[in-house]
Amino acid sequence: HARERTLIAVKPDGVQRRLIGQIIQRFEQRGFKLVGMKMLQVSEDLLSQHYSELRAKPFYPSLLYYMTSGPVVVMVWEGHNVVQTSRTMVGTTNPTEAQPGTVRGDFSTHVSRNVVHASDSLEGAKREIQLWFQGQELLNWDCCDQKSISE
Ligand code: YYY
Ligand code: MG
Repeated sequence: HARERTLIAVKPDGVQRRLIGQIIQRFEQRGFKLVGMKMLQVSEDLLSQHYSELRAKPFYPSLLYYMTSGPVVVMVWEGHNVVQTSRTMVGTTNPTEAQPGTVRGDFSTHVSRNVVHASDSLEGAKREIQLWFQGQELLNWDCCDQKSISE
């Protein structure tokens, strides 16, 4: 429904490469509403919770190292079907397969530097939003064009 929310993050490579604005623009122009945003240096503790399912993967140590190598920008976007639509906008995990027109398909070449994070399910989004944000950091506000964007 229209109040669905997801967590999107510009990873350290995206910040270093000055892609924050272009990534925000894609979600704004699609018609989603930004309800929370901050820049932070992620702790290993937060990241190990965020990627808890990947702990046993061979790439996990380098993922941890890269994700804590510099600031990230983390956002919560709201709107109709935002979880699934964001995944489509972001593109496949491996940029080698990502379609042009997706964030990863337009801005990245290698799975270890794929520029953005997007929650992969409703449950995942709920868990990640709670992990990254305090309740009062998320704003309920009315977009003046909301009636032109969804029912
Ligand atoms: O959700 P998504 O980011 O598309 O992929 P995940 O399977 O959750 O993996 C998280 C993260 O781990 C991925 O964005 C890059 C990194 N990674 C990697 O470095 N090498 C892999 N073979 C798979 C994932
Ligand atoms: Mg994932």
